[in-house]
Amino acid sequence: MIWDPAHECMAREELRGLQLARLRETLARVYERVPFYRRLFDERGVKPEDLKTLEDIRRFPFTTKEALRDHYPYGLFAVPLKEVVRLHASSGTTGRPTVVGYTKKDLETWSELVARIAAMAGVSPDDVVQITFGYGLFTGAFGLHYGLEKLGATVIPASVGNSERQVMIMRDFGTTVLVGTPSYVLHLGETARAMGIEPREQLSVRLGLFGAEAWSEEMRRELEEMWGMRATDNYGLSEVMGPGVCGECLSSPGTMHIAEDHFLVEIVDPETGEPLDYGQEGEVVITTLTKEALPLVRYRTRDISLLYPDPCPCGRTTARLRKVVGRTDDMLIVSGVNVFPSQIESVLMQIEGIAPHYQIVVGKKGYLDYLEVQVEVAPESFTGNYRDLEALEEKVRRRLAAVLSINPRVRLLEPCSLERSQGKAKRVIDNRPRA
Ligand code: DLL
Repeated sequence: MIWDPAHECMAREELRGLQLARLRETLARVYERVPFYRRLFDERGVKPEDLKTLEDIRRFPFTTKEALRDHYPYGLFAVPLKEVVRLHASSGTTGRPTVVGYTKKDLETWSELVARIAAMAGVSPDDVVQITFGYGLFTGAFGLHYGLEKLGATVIPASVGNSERQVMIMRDFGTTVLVGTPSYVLHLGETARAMGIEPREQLSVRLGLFGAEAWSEEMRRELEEMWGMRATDNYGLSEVMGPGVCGECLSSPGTMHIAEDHFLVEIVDPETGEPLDYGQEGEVVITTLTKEALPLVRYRTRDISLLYPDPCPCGRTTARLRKVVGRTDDMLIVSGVNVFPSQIESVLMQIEGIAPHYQIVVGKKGYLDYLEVQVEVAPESFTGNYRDLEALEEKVRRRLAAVLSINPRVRLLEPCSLERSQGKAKRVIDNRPRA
């Protein structure tokens, strides 16, 4: 079902016209109301009126996460606090958190856009949806919650954690759709099995709305197999709204429709900031087109992807973003070689005998970097036979070395020994001293 055909299926020229009008308004608004932007534009020598075409956005400066941190907590808001009715914040694992605000209208837009992505993934008012994102400052749970209610689904605000209870709720309340991070829902499947419940046979979950962390196609297959579900991807970030920025339809897995009437998305070279063409991989940069409380101009997401402009068989005309495989800042440089955690996940998920739970540890021995992949052995392969384990370890090492162009260390772990994440999985531990 298409939630808002008038916008999702708009002719491209008309859509560009709408984007241009909204972009002009946004630039004028931030110039007038946010001292940070006035200074930034003045330093660059640009005025909102200089924007004549959408491409002119390239003349305007970028906004970075540091700018949000430097103006903590409310310095980039474009409305007085009394017009802000909700606050959320990023977890702030490094430095200060970033605080984001919403006016009443922003919240309405947010629910509307989440209803769009949920309908896109095939959720209907007949569904019983269990939200396993943590309710709190994180945008995942509240964002999905109101959008799914708007769509008319029956929402269970289960929140994160208490996994056995989650499984019980699923069974007793007849959950048909699960919302959460892929890593946590994988853990929920394991929990169900440990309770003697086979997810695909004894539970009625038919669809998963996933997001908030990078996950591979192999991980998708693993989840679909485990639950007998269709697993769909959704991308967003709190700075520009939260979930609802783009989502996967059922016709083109691996790509996500962007709510282009609300966001202008560019891809730029992460090193030089130069714009890249459709189909070229680079950093995703987003300008909000309708946000009232916290409009952002050319926000550097640090996420890596590319754009597909061509129409989709589902009938929507909006451009699509390829699945986000990683971030410019999660690329590891190990002895001069670039390594993405997603490459490692893809390799591991294809090897029989190991479980989809892993961790990457990077460190230094003397002057040399090393990369160690720790991965759990699947319970059925954990025979305790030393030779079997040695052969498996060697197989994992060889497969990784072939893809990564470096020789990683591999450490097999007992089943269930790695800590399970409840929110976004933390896959990398970098023990190297900071330069
Ligand atoms: O994770 C918003 C969200 C919640 C999206 C629920 C989808 C579902 P933040 O906590 O601000 O917001 O984290 C945003 O998470 O810049 C990406 O690096 C990563 N991310 C989010 N969704 C995906 C995805 C929410 N589908 C940051 N694939 C982003 C890969 C994702 N990475």
